Amino acid sequence: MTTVPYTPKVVMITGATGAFGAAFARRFAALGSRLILTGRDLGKFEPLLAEIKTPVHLMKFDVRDRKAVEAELSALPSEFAEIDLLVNNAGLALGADPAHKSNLDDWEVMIDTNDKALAIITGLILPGMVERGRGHIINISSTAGSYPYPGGHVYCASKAFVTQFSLSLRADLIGTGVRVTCVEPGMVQTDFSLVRFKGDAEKAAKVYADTVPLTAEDVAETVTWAATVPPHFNVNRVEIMPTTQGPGALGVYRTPKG
Ligand code: 8X3
Repeated sequence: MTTVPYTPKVVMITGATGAFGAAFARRFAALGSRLILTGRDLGKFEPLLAEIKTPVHLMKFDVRDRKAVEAELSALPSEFAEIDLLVNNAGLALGADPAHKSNLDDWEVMIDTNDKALAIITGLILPGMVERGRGHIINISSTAGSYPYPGGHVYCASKAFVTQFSLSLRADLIGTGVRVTCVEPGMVQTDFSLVRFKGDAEKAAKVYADTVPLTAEDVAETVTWAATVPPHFNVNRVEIMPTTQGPGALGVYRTPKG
């Protein structure tokens, strides 16, 4: 077991069936943390559960279903009831067409998942942390929250919400012993693009072609670092991207000649 200055005893990771969730879960299990993993399809946890040696409690819900979230949280077994670290990982992008050609249902799903559900789950877990005088919320935002790009519209805006919500929480939580961190990754090779392009594997593969993206492991390294620094140390926000990625110039429309 790795020795670090601080280890959260109970870690809850939302939307944990994907690559980020699995990478975070492996890291915290290696530190000896008990894990609460949430997902819509618990069958997807099978390979991960075969590897993990620490106690795991699974929760089946769509994060957008507030009643289901509340019911699962109120039925937590006592060894999982005091959540030390909540990793708000559930989130997605849907579509990359220009705003005026977008599917409004996609917009709703992104806002409801990336923002509304993240805020509600935080709001449900935060009072217990404040009461105990310890806890940590790590929100998975994105570079998209700071750098807009064509076709990003609601996804970028939803991640800007996550970043600003995280920073605002810090303002309220000074003196409570509860930490808040916003992790903002750039391009990471996972199923993110496959989901965004609704199963179009060719389109998704193009996003990562001929370059070296970050991996879920790289993001897990950052999350674990922020979670294991000593309690007096708050990592407010961390922006990470591949060495091969960087901000682009502002776009300029030029009148076609002739
Ligand atoms: C993912 C990063 O650049 O694909 O949040 O929007 S990006």
